[in-house]
Amino acid sequence: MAVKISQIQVFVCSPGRNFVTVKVTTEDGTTGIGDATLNGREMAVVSCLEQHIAPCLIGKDAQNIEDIWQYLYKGVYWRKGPVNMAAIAGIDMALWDIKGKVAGLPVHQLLGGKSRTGVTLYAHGSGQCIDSTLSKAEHLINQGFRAVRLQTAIPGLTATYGVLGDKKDYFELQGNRPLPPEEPWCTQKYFSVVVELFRQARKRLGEEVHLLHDVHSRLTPIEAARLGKLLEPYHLYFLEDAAIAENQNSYQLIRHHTTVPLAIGETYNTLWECKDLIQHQWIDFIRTAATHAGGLTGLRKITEFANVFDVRIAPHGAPDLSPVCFATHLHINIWAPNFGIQEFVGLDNPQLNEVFTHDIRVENGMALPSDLPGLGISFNEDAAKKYPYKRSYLPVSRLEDGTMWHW
Ligand code: KDG
Ligand code: MG
Repeated sequence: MAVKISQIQVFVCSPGRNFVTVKVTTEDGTTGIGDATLNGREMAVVSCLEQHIAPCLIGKDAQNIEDIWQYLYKGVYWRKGPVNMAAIAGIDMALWDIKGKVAGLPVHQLLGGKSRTGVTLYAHGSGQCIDSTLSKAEHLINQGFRAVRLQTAIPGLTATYGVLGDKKDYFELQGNRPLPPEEPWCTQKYFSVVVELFRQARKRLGEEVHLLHDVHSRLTPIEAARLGKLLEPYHLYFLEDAAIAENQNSYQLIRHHTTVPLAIGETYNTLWECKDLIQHQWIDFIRTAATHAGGLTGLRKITEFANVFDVRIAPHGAPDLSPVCFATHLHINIWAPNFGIQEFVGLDNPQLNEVFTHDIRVENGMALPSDLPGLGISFNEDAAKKYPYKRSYLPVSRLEDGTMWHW
């Protein structure tokens, strides 16, 4: 018997930073939620959902998740794109949430059950200098994390990607910037510190802990190849976004020169954008997020394709993905045969926990998905009203002579 969709609501709130949350309700009163947040373009997704998608879905059977995904993807002339795929993601997650509630099963059980006992996380170790970065990493390791991403400020530059400066967390750093701030970039200055960071890290932290680093697409392919070679002695778990994501072939070049494991994918919205990278095995980890790639259905397609080519998933876990996305990732991660590692920025922000309530457990650097039916996370509409949307942007990057660069 059909379970018809009767209402689709879209909420935008800013408990620390902006989130777009979709709520789907069926005729029998079952509700599901999804994350449709697209940092810096939130209202474009809201409009896409409210003006274009919601009217087409009222009356459709909420049980037919794949057909609805295909209807929203294949059924439009203008496929793909971050706005469209984030909108599809919000709907898709909400439908999986509903399916789980109706079945009385957590989403990972609908996927095929658990492939591991917990989801390994990597935490962020960042600091104003190598010493403070490594102290932060030690603190995280003492808390039980077995994998840490290291980012340190670049001497001579006023800001560095991934470094908090005087801010207490990423919510404070990126939560309220009514116009895009500008940050300088200099590749030579970066090279002067990044290799030394990992040399000292291995000396101080030992050989066992997994170390990761995000270049954030600042290097040209040949510079990325050079960095990979220089970092080989420190055996990183992965080097992320060594060069921009647009040119998949660049990774063939980087791969040719270095054995450092390569990760990319947080800006990809579909399998088609990373298909060549995966099938040619130019990368080791694909980092696409459910929220930006058409939801659980979209990420599952990427995961299964990647599995064929020995590429593991390492979903994006930045603070601009809501806890609904994190919950979705945990269900995929605990199931996927080719899960690698999950990025984790913490779940202890009080405003965030007021709006999104969940029972996700994090112990010894591992996370466990909820066993509640569906995604196992709730959205508190009243609490969300206390934190209205604020226009906000990520920074932009310029070389020291003013040339626009990749942020
Ligand atoms: O929206 C952009 C951020 O999510 C991104 O800069 C964070 O690169 C990032 C990461 O790996 O967490
Ligand atoms: Mg990144």
